[in-house]
Amino acid sequence: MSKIVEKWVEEQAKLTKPDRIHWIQGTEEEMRGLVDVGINQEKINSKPTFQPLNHTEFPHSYLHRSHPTDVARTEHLTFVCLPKKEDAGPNNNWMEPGEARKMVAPLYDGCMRGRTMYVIPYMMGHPDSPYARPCIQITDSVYVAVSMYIMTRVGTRVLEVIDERGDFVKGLHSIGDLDPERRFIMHFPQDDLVMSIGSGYGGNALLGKKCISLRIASYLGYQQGWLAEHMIIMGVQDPDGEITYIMGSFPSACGKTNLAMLDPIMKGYKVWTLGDDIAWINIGPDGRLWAINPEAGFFGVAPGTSDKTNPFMMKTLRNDKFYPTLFTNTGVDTDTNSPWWEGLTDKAPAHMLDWQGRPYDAASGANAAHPNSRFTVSIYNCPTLSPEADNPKGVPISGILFGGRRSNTIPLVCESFDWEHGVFRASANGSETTAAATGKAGVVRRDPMAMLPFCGYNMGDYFSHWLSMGTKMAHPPKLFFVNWFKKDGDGKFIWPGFRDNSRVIKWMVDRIKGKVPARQTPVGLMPRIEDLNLEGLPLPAGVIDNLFLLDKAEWKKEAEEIEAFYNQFGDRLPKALTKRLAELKEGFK
Ligand code: GTP
Ligand code: SPV
Ligand code: MN
Repeated sequence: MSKIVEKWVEEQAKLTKPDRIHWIQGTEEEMRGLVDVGINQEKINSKPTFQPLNHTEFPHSYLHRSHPTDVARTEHLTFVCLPKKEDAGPNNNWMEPGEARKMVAPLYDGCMRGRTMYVIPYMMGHPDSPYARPCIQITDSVYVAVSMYIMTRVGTRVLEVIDERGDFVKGLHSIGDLDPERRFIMHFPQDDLVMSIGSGYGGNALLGKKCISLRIASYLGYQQGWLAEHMIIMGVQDPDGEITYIMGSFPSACGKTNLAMLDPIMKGYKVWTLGDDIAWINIGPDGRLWAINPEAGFFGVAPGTSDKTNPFMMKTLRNDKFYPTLFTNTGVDTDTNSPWWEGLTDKAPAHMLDWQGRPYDAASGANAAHPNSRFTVSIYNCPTLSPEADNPKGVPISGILFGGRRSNTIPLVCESFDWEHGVFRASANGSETTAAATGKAGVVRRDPMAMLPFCGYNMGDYFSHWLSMGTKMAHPPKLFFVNWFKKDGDGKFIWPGFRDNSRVIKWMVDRIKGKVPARQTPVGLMPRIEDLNLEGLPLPAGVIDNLFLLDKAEWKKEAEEIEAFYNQFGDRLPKALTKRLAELKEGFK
């Protein structure tokens, strides 16, 4: 037992007053016991925490229904508590750390009465990796405890690591009373501490994910010279058998998971999966970027996932290797007891319960599954898992792509002129909002590097940090910008997306290998059409032109929106970005 952990846990128990404390060991047997507790004892909104699903179709799978007001991240209730407001920046809600602790302390007082406190020792990153971090999460939710077991590397070995290092990242979580009025997700980057209360859902509650591996870690990376990013990591194998590692940054619910386990349409290509949401990135001794995935599981968007769109994810969900798999807020086919979500099959099952457990009426036009319903499944169930996934050094990165949902303006693919130009384009990235966070969906907002909700400090400083990383690297990766989501006048996607995205990935790999030239445009380097593999793709006439169109009026508007976004950062905005914006404007004069 680790003394420093014991001391911290004792203090939290004194505050939260649980009936009992369960120190998590991290064995499968223990998890089977905890799933049983979720089936038979612990309830959420007077419903069992877990309900067994059809184990023939989805082995070891359980349904969880969260409280109907607790279905997505809540950015307006998420705070970064640094001593100075300017250091949290206009991108974060801010509270002075002392004030923040004072405000939440009464909410925690006695909040675990009648409940079990689970103490979870876990690593973000493989325990052998020098980049990994040991963490402890305290929670009073058995759903969160089981989710953490799937999503991270849980076990008592972590306590030894903590004793060797003398430090750990602390996460205190309670579902509280699930009242959004008393819900707060507070980050204390200077204390390696997260305090979350009032939510049991996703990034609000599995503190290893966005809170620690992005908000706390990005702050650490800023101080120590590395990056924590909202990115996938994948290896693209070409017909010569060579593997090129690339990362991809897309805002929430914009296609990361799908891309990370892409089944390429072209013969001889294969994608190896390393991560679908978060990357920790360091400059290696060879002057290249090296990335690890700190997570060990997928917490992926269910709607839209099918054998057609993401066959490898469907195989992952049907794999029985790693126990268990969770489905949160999907519908249930009452004839088969299998989970169902929009897009899983063309036709909805005849008899279904919706995500809140009510009889589903297809004629109502409502969704059976919540749009942010998700599955939680181990990465070790994934058939395309890269043999390098557990390599403590990570993998060397040759390219990074940035994307988002844009109905217009942004072309299918484009490469930056250089690192600085790429940082400019990424910092100016916009995307239409999705159901992953509460609030209106479908509104374009600037979401630099897909990190707007996850950067644990002033984003102006974050841009400077990105620029400085470029100067420290002898071999920076190439930076690309993609948009799978352009729409026609009828609101239909004009690019087929999914497997066909591999055509664009192939062009990037060809660019990285210096195999094809590109044409210069005001927004970056774009493909010559003859260099794109469009074999067997029946696109209506004009669609290709539209995919690569640079509309002057749209880009003028884009530049104005970027400028307005930039203005909030005042003198924290690096001059290099202002200069690049002026050049962009000049290009569309
Ligand atoms: P987070 O887990 O929230 O960070 O999101 P993510 O970026 O991993 O999103 P994910 O891959 O789960 O995709 C979200 C939604 O986008 C799903 O409904 C997918 O079916 C859909 N999607 C993914 N790729 C494409 C694509 O190429 N084209 C279109 N039209 N939709 C896509
Ligand atoms: C996201 O919203 O980007 C997610 C899901 O990956 S959550 O863990 O809830 O943040
Ligand atoms: Mn995410």
